[in-house]
Amino acid sequence: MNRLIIVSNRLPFALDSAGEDLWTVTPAFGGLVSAVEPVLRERGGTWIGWPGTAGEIPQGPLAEATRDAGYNVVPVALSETERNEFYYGYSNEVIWPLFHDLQNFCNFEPAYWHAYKQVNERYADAIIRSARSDDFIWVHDYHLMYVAQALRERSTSQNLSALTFFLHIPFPPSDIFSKLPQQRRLLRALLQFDLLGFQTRRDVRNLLQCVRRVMPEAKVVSRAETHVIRFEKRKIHVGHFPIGIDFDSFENGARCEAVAQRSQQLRATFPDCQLMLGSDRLDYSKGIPERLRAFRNALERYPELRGRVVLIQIVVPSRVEIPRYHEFKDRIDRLVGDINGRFSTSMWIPVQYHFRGLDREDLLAHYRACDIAFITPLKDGMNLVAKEYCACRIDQYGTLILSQFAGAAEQLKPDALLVNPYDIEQMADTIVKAFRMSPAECTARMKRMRRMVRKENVFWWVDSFLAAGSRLARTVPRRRRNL
Ligand code: GDG
Repeated sequence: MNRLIIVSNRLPFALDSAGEDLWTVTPAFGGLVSAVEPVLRERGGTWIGWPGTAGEIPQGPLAEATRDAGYNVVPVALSETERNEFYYGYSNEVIWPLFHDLQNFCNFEPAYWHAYKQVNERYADAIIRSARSDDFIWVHDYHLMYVAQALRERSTSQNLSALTFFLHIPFPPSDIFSKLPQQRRLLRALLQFDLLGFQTRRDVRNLLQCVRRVMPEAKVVSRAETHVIRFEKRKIHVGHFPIGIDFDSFENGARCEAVAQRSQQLRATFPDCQLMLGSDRLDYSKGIPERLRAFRNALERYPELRGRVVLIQIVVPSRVEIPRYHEFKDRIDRLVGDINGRFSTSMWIPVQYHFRGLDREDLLAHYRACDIAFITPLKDGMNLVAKEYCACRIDQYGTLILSQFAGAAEQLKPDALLVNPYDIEQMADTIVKAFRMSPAECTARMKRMRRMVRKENVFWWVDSFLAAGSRLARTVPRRRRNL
């Protein structure tokens, strides 16, 4: 197996200055880290990324943070301006909202694109410095879509094998993508990779549609699930690789004594109630206000739920420096206040709201304790929380209410209760359906979902992606492998 080089915007931890020469190291939360970290830990390799602090990177704390990682870490430094324009700007004010079909949230500031290219070039430099010719280079996510182009522009002598890319977020339909001022430049940059991986068939379809429309000189050849784009005398392979989780680690974690105790404690806090769980990073794509409105609607229309259901909503702080995220948090706070103000009794508070990340034990205890997972993103690449919930249901019990616009719906749709997150009344009706579901039906559905999540786990995801990449590295002719 060739050495694996993972390239992502963020490293799996964040360094924060806590005063003069004092640094704190905190693990990064998020789907990419949850998926990639166990793989690199198992296989070894190198992770290239930004440790989350603007300016110079403190070497001592970095060495401390990475000592027991089990893989090499190559940090990439960003200045404050680059952080603002590349990370907060182009990545999170242009690509993130646009690719989640929320074009009204976009800020198409022209300076952002230049910063995006510049920072992607920095990552390309780090790859050139760290990689050997037979390394498997795997670039991740929407922050780094220009890296292959930067590599091809910069390096003439490097003999790297195939360049591969995986997009963790959705790829938008062509009419939405066409709003992007740099649509052609970005697609051309993506076509400099040799393998493009997406979460779902829908994303692949969208990408191919955009290529056909924006790049008429590219030729798309599709045969069943195999898609090849011929462009500038190269072949770019395109496929869907639904990301999974480390099933065994969640299942074993859920079995451990501390988690069992914490889960019992949670249940005892809310006697005679069904517990419903929402857990998300603070993000407008996750549909948190819509979920709260649906719960409020259910409490209004179905009095049988009052005193009988509690929604535990965990919101993990994320990108809080962006003003839109502040406003968004205020909206959630107000909705929670409104629901609790209207419906609470001396014995029952309908929404338990935590604005903080839980430690892993506590998170697993919540998965284990809650009868219903209520996961309703407006759009989501995959949504790992849905899969983690299933893995932790060692009692084979529990109902998953899932947005039809989460990538996970493609795999879990026969057994999850699918909802349209924009349809408040339908979501409210589905809460009642979950509440009334018989234990036998609930178990039958959960068993099937667990089978799927166990089989198509994160190692299966990596193996299928690496296998596709390796097949292609063998077929990329030597001279074309000169970047
Ligand atoms: C992106 C895409 C895609 C959540 N709360 C806590 C906590 N988490 C962990 C979960 C899960 C991860 O964060 C969230 O993953 P998601 O997949 O739900 O969402 P994104 O962060 O937006 O991830 C997404 C993913 O990439 C992978 O490709 O599925 O669509 O947007 O693993 O467990 N972890 C801890 N405490 C918490 O309170 N420890």
